[in-house]
Amino acid sequence: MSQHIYINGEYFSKDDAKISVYDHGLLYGDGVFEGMRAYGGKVFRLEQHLIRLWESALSIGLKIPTTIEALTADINECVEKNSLDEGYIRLIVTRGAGALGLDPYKCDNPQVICIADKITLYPDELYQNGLELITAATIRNHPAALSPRVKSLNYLNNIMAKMEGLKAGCVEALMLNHKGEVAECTGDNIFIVKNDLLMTPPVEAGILEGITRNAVLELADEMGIESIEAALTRHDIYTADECFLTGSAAEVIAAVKLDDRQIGEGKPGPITKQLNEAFRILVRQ
Ligand code: PXG
Repeated sequence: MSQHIYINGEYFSKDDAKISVYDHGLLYGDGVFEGMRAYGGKVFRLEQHLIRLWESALSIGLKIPTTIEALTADINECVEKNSLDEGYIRLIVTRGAGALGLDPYKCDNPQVICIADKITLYPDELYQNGLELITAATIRNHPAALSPRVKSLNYLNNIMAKMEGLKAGCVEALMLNHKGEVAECTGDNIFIVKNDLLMTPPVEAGILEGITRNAVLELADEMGIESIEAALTRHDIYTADECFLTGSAAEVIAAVKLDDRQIGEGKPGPITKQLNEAFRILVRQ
């Protein structure tokens, strides 16, 4: 498939899609992004992703040189141009090229990039049987340093945590916050079920407020599954009946072990399965 990569309203082939080495997105991780899914050629909850992108940008003082309406049309066009029925859409806004110093005010040309491509999913076996997690030593950013709600181009904590997970044979790793509470995984939010109550850490625990997380909370509500947002510790996960992760890439996937402790029955539980099915129906509506 020859690809059409969008940069500031123009399309380039994969080989010609280039960004300056002076771009502060590269030099300092100065920029924001979104990872989205297309189902049946339609981007799932595009508006929510764009609102989150605009809020991330606002938070770092980056003015996105377009509007939500115009970018919505551009993304839909990009998905169509790439004949992407099922796939992944990576949207990136960098601070743009400037001088080698930190000064972001020297960057006067933010780059808006949209890549629509195939998606690599976790192996099917993990959806059938659930995945294993370890707790990473690398914690989420302290909210007083940089809000973990900003989906910035600086994902180093999460990459360090992902390395820890992969070294231990786990495709995901649990990240705690600066208080030692459960926050989320490197690219997924986390839920547990205990005595039929669904629980997930609140935004104040230093998480990224996932679009999939919010969709699952809405589905639970519709299905009569009681849910709360509550501070959780690793003990709560070790002793939970069920545990699952949510994310645009992962959708809903069971976690059956944390730090070598079996969670519940050690297989995807009934509420996890129900929510997974409901989510799959929702994205195809
Ligand atoms: N927490 C973090 C830190 C994330 O990066 C999520 C939670 C889940 O949020 P959404 O809105 O997707 O439900 C994310 C999102 C990838 C990839 O390529 C990662 C994400 C999304 C899409 C693709 O690993 N992370």
